[in-house]
Amino acid sequence: MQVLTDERLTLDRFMRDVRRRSPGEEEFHQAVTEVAEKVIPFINDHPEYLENRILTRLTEPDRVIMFRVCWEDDDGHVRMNRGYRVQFNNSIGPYKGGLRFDPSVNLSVLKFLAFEQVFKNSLTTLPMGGGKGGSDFNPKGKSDAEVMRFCQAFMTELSRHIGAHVDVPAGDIGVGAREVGFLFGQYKRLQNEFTGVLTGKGLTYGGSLIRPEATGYGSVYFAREMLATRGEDLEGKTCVISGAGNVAQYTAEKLIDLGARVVALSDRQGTVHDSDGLTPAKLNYVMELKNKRRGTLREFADEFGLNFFEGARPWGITCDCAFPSATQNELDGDDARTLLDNGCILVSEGANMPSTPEAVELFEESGILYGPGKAANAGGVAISGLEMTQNSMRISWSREEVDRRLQGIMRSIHEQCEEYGGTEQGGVNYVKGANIGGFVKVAESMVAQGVV
Ligand code: NDP
Ligand code: 2IT
Repeated sequence: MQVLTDERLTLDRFMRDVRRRSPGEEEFHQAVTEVAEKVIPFINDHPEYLENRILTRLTEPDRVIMFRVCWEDDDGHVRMNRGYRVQFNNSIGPYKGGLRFDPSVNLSVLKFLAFEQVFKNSLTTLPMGGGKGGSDFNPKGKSDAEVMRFCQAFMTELSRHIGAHVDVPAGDIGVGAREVGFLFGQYKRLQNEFTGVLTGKGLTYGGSLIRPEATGYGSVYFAREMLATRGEDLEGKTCVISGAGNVAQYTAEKLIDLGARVVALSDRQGTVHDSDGLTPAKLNYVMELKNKRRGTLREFADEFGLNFFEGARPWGITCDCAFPSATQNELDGDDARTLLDNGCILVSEGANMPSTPEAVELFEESGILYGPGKAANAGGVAISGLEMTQNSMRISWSREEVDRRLQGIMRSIHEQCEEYGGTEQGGVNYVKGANIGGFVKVAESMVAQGVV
């Protein structure tokens, strides 16, 4: 039976309704549960949110667009993939969020990502709603020409649904500078309009300085804010990072810059361990390897005589601080126990939902500094927001200006977490703080805009 009122929500009853509406979407259920757990007690104290059924409406996307994408490979064979755009909520601004190209992409994954994006974008303080899209297309092993033809076919349909004031996509897993360039080119060709319809663009055609760095830098800035609450900093801290892509690379760069020791990175093949700590030269090698030659970390390990653990994740390597920066559910309960047993004091999530619910619970119980993705990795979309600002103003800010704003935004996100997540013991529950902090602005806007 459909629940017709949100009067005094309970988590069980609410989640039963979400599962009934969206059966089988496990990642989406996981993301909603994490938010609902924290915001339901808050909502129960606010009758206007109950009367307006805000949480029920917030867990149903505004619309989901799914489409066929046909393209030809280099051998002239016809290939087919599925494309998606989930436009989740535009109460506080145009839909905004990345595109993911990966064989694991399905509706559940994109709905979880779009849902997270609503709260994350709200936390940035900028006027952006939440969306996400992508395809099950696998860019691995494809030529540049194949990637271009796929991007053109994908954008041919997507272009009908996006726009600088409607929905502004960007990158995510499998979508970086190369893909954004091809997507932008096709949008411009179809619409005959040069506009800020995508972010993460190249610097020569409307991109913002610091956008490539922003997610990784932001995650480190957030870690710095968390450490400061305990009178500590990153200098001399031993850090492990999962992933070796955009977020991981710039997390490593900023950590090294701030005097930390980065001892591990990972990719789909396994984990590389560098007990001496990565140097800027070694990191440059990784960037060249991953971004240009599109190789694996095994080659990096072989080149520098480092240990490579096939198929392993980095959480078994002793560290003070962990930066999960690859993908969802990459850190489970056992990994969390290992990290805690080895003395880890901080986890800052560069990836979206990298920790399983069991891992999150263990981190919360332990009282370590645990920054969930929607707070810790919001720097990327924040600078996307500033790319939109610069495009509208038709100017470009300097590196220093953008970096200064990024640091200010990460500080403000930390303050919102403190405001809504303060504990009786005088600490901060960042999961609670980020979820309620992100919720409030969206909920207020929905109430003000009526039943739409
Ligand atoms: P990239 O594609 O640049 O890099 C992803 C990295 O993670 C790669 O090294 C990849 O390995 C590894 N990886 C991906 N999937 C798996 C898997 N199933 N198992 C093991 N390793 C895996 O993506 P990004 O760095 O952009 O994104 C990483 C995470 O950060 C994602 O969760 C994304 O949603 C999140 N994020 C990204 C933002 C951005 O601005 N780009 C902003 C906020 C969050 P390999 O090298 O072998 O491909
Ligand atoms: O998950 C994310 O926040 C992103 N992939 C970045 C989105 C964006 O619009 O820059």
